[in-house]
Amino acid sequence: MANSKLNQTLGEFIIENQASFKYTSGELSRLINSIRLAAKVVNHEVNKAGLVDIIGNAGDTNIQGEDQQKLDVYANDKFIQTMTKRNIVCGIASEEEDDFIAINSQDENNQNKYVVLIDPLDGSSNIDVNVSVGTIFSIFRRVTPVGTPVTIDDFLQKGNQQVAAGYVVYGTSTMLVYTTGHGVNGFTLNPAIGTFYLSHPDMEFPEDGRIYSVNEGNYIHFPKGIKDYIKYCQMEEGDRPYTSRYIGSLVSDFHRNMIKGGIYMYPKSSLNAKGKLRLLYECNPMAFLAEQANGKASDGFTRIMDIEPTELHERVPFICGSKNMVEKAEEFMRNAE
Ligand code: AHM
Ligand code: MG
Repeated sequence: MANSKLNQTLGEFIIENQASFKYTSGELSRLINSIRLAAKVVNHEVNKAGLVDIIGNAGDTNIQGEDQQKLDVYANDKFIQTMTKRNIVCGIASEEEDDFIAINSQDENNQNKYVVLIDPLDGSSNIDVNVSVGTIFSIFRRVTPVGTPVTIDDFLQKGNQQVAAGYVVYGTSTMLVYTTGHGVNGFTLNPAIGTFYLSHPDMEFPEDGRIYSVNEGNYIHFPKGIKDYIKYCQMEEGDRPYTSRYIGSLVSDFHRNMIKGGIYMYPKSSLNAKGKLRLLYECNPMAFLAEQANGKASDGFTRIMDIEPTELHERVPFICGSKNMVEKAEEFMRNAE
């Protein structure tokens, strides 16, 4: 990509690429724009997290007499408010909400056709220790007719039906990375002026990598295939042993592995029969990004995006990253059956 592209702002990029979307009403562009806006607001708050002991803890009342909110609740509210007030989606499902939220979807004049599934602040246990956290989002076209109430069917779609997905990583610098099915592009926030710039065009996982990311504290509870694969990663042979890197913040672990080459695993275990991560707003969007970036995502046997969801908050084992590494892990899973 020409260097001039690197001066492009996210706003310009969205406008320039609108024509390449399958449906060009501009609705999806407006939706991504509103995510961009909410991300900036959340970023501002996340960056102040270290001041929490000085300006008050969650649950306290602040100087204006307002209640301090926990950051994950704050992020949830901001994303929902932004998308609701700008009237550009007909439904939202969030990790923070038990049920999906319908937005004027019964109104005959409401032509909005997208639903969003979101994890507003993933890895939020890392906030206390100043480690990167993220927002993950997944976007579908509704399957029920416009002008009728959205139903659970609009949300329980297979990942292969996603029209867009992405994440925001609130890290050393804040980045928004997303795909609309035409590759993956990353934008870095210039906090001084509040603008995202295209900094990582056409992101791709290296086909092979040398990083494995898994919570090894759970090792004894893992299935045999995963244990065998971890031993393979640690074995001295060829380019092995691999390096272990685990932040415990999916967005950050994924982001690093996409840039450097690696595999992320959250398998099922004798502690969590279906793993920990949620299919609809954690695994599916990451799987879409991974595949668009030449990587792979599976539950060990099946492509994540081909799994038929049965409930909003369902969990699934997740193996994702550089193609050859994921295929190797799948081979160990099959052989251990
Ligand atoms: P959360 O949605 O409650 O924040 O949990 C998801 C997070 C992921 O970001 C991370 O990869 C994983 O949980 C870490 O879990 P663990 O501490 O069990 O290794
Ligand atoms: Mg989460």
